[in-house]
Amino acid sequence: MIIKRAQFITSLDVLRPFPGQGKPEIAMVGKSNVGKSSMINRITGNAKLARTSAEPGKTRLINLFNLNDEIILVDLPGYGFAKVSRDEKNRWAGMIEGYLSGSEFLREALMLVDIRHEPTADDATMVEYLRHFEIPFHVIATKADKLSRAQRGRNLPVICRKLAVQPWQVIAFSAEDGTGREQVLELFEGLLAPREEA
Ligand SMILES: Nc1nc2c(ncn2[C@@H]2O[C@H](COP(=O)(O)OP(=O)(O)OP(=O)(O)O)[C@@H](O)[C@H]2O)c(=O)[nH]1
Ligand SMILES: [Mg+2]
Repeated sequence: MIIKRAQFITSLDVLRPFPGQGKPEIAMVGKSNVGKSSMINRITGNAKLARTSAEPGKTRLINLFNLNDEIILVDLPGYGFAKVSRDEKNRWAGMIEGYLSGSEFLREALMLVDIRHEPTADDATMVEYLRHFEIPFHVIATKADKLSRAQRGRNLPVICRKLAVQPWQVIAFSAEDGTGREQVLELFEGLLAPREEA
């Protein structure tokens, strides 16, 4: 898939559910600061499309982006950010769960984890949640530029084990140098292919 056009559509919160536009939606999930918004910018080739920050907790609403009028990318707030109040955490959890459980056109989740670290209990819970709601997903191991090829080779199996996923479900990615971008675009392309009727 070649990205010809990428635009911000709108922000949602719990009070404004998204009815969908009949286009496949791809949701980005993962801890605060793991690189969800940066990934959107690298994928679309627009460094200013989604707001990013070195401080976790930057994305506080659900932001929707239109790709080529074909796909809707959904940037969700991150979880596991200690500095947020309990009320705010509950609000974010409600927002994330409400979207993931209620979106008619959600076709795929990208579950982001930092390639340098073992996935957390929260990450494992999120994967269980995706399985429970039968949302297909791939794992994106972000910040791959921070590790050597050998270190990546050591860390990827740890991620697979912890999240109980197969190696083919994991894509090493870097918003910094573009590693994995082509693989992600191929994945998007696959979602556009007509679905086989059951
Ligand atoms: N080196 C490197 N840094 C990255 C990469 N992706 C993200 N970062 C940095 O990580 C920080 C967080 O990135 P964001 O994209 O804002 O993370 P997020 O997951 O959207 O965070 P929240 O909105 O808080 O949930 C920023 O300082 C980014 O520059 C990457 O692939 N490589
Ligand atoms: Mg963000």
